[in-house]
Amino acid sequence: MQRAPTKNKKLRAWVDENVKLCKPDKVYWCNGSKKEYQELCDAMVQSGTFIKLDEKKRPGCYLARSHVSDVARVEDRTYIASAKQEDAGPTNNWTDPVELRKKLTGFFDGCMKGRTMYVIPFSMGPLGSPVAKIGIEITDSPYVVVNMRIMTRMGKKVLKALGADGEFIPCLHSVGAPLKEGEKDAAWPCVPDPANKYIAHFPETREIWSFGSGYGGNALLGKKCLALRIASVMAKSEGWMAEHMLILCLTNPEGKKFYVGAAFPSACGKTNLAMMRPSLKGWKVTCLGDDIAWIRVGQDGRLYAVNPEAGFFGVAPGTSKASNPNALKAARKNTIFTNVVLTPDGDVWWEDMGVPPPAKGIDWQGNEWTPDCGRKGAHANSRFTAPAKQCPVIDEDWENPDGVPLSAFLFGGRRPSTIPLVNEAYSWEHGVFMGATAGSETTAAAIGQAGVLRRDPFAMLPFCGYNMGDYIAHWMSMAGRTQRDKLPRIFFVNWFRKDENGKFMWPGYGDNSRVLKWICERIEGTAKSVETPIGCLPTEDAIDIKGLKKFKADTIKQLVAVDKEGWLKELQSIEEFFSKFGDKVPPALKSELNSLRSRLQK
Ligand code: O2Y
Ligand code: MN
Repeated sequence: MQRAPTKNKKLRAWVDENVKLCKPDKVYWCNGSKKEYQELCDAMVQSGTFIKLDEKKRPGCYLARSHVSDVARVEDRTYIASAKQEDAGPTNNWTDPVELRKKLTGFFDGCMKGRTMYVIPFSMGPLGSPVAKIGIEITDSPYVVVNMRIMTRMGKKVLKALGADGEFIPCLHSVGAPLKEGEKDAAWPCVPDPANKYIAHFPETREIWSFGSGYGGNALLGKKCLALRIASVMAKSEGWMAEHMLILCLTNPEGKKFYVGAAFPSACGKTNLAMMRPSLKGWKVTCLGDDIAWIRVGQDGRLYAVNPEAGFFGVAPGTSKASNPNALKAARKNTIFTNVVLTPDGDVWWEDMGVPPPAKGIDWQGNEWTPDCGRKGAHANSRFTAPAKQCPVIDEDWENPDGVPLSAFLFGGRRPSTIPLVNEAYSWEHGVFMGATAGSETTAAAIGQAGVLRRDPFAMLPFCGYNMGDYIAHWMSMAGRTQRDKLPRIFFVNWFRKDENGKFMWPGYGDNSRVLKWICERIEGTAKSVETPIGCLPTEDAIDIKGLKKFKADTIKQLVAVDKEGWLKELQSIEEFFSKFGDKVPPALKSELNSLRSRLQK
């Protein structure tokens, strides 16, 4: 067994305890080096987990194919095991922590037999940043190790920062597939029965235990589990915010910068917006993060955001030159692809990539595939794991340990009707109401039904580690932590309105810069706008649509109109949603609902 390369007693004891429980054949402490990464990738090519892609077409890239049962986050197997059920709230799966610990201890007993236990020290947030948090993931999946090296700051530098007495968040993970003596391993070991997968969070003790899945958010425990679910609990008690938000910097033609945090539910195009190529001349977007923001009040009273991640775990289908040329470039090299099509020339392909499909290929399940075979080649939730620093428009401040000062928060979702293209809140409380009532039509990122409206407050429904009512109250309370004029302005955007033929009315992608321009003008105090019952909207001529091809001026009128009937229905649905939270609904939220109703009824 390798000697533990740390003097941290708590860490050594925790690893020893889990070696005893999981009974691996070997223990390996990850140092985070390039050599280690390469050796693990080579070993996975040997074992059949990885396919090396063509070195000229995709230098340093690999393809993995998951088990068919293990293709996405599993929300119904994700638990918040707080001591009191009320603390998890009505939107989380709660289970008793003592029972769950007992059950999982049984599952983890001997689960790593025949395998190597990897110990991954990682930092969420730039190392040395006052906002960074250290996690240690124990896993038996080398796929997890190499993905964590891209998604986090990982290895011996983290152990150094941890020191002998530093605190860490323990993250225990196993694919749950021990090997018998001489048994051949699967290319993607996991627990196929969904009922035996567990993604468990213990908010009081700040621990994560994940069993049975090797995929994405279920297994790369720094991401959704630590940086959102556990971090949201820490943020509440420490007075900061852990949010499901991209961070971008918009620079106007005069060179002025506006930092924006935007929360959209999964599969609403956060990655596309985060690294957008603006269609408006003179405007520039640079990217600081595509998924998670940790936000604190800075010395000057403004809200500062840091991206705790170091990579992108982006959804492949739909990523194209038209939708996100910068993501394509970020994933050109040193990238791990999961569940996409392998082309005969050793490259990858996915649906809506914007390039013709290969005449034949191998699909995500490893079967021969042709474009006319009637099956999709890539899984709808197939992914690329790419280093953030490879993004051509990565912002110069993306690793700034203090973060960047936010000028605006954006909320949004896929809303085919009623919700206008953009709407500014009248106050912090009104903006929090907008965020709390956000919703979206569901798609494939999480297993479940697609195409139904799911209310998703602040896009945090699957990621809030405590009672959603308390979380909304925490948002409200941020106004008391600084002066009001220091707070970011709040906007609601909707790129997804559809016409009577089911066609999208707004072109989206780079043309969203036209909406961002109006938002900047609002912040500057120069935008044309009108006060309406639902918020402050652009006047019909306020959005710059110059040069937009095949776009009728009448369409913009519809996109910024108030659909009173639709909003009255919306009120009903919001009220129903709030009733779930009982007395946890903050009074300020009820008051915003009442004000909206009376403004609409005037
Ligand atoms: O299905 C998964 O495990 C990935 S989900 C995901 C990945 C990157 C960014 N966001 C998400 C999400 O579901 O919000
Ligand atoms: Mn996300």
